[in-house]
Amino acid sequence: MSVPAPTPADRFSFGLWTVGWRAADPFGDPTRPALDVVEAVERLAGLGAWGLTFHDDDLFGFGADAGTRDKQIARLREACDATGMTVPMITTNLFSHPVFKDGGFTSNDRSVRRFALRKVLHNVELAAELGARTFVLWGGREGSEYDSAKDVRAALDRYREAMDLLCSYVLERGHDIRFAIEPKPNEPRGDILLPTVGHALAFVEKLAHPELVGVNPEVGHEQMAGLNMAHGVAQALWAGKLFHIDLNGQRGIKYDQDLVFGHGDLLNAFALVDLLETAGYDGPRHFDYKPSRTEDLDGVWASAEANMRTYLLLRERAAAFRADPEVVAALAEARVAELSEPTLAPGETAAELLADRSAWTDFDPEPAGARGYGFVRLHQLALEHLTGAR
Ligand SMILES: [Mn+2]
Repeated sequence: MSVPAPTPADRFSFGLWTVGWRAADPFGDPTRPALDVVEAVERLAGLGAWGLTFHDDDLFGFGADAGTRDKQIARLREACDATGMTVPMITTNLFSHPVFKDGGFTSNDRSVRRFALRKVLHNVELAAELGARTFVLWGGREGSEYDSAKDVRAALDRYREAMDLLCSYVLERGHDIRFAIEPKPNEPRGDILLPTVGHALAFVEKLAHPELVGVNPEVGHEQMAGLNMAHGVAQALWAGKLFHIDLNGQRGIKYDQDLVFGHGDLLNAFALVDLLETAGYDGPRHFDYKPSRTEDLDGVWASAEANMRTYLLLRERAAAFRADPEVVAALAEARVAELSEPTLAPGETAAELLADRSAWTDFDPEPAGARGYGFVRLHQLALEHLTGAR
């Protein structure tokens, strides 16, 4: 099967911390050398990617002096100008330095919370300078191991206070930036606040400027909680809150694997691409994966390419699935489109529903209960398209 090569029109982006990961883990030393940002931009552009994203600390290190910071930003800008790469999103590291060991926005220590806010405000300015439209917030250390040690209701008050400040800041400054909260259930904390897409969506509605805040769901993070990523993304789309997305792979409920997209639950990845491509999502397709520790630098670039190739394969397979007349018939048999028909007639009231004999007195639940939906056949057709059998 021939799959087109990735192009900037596909809007594929990568975190600098992904291809740049040196593969140190809690049990072992790095297996790869450091990667310079200019090389990252050049190599990714050469593979057909569109954007590079980063945490402040990925680019110039925690506590870098102004000279180092400016030099690194200038080098990134030059590399982007030379290659046509963009910086569609940036984010702030509030998790690596020991100062953030109990969190940033929700640390029990107020001075740490104020420091964290200053660090993020500084980086929001950098986002504006670089033309990034999305600012992601992954609160990896916002959480606890011990229930008695964290007042969760107070922590949510402080989280909201931080988000409200960030929103009022971009409004005051006139920046065209929206925030995307990235949920994760655990790791590095035992329990992280806003652990799933659903928790984050509910939180956003409590903010002063909910229109400026959405979510950045990550495949592996939802799957670590045993949840269905495609369902979470569908709910985010339904709420108008899919501001960004992190694509990767995960095999079940275990540590955060950050595998290549599709290298975990492939059928769910197929459903996810089908959803993104048919729902009109026009944001970045951002890969937040880690090239496995077993790989050398050639393996890093092969894995970066694999993410994009998998996405394009799934996009092609999903389109073929939708175009197959047998699938169209199976979808009709499964009454998938019927769910889009409102349950009530236009303007119908509860009294009118109560008066409708066809909905109750004359309705026979026995044949409706006996009738099959054919969902398994439909899913098998999806699998056959996915495996190239059709
Ligand atoms: Mn992850």
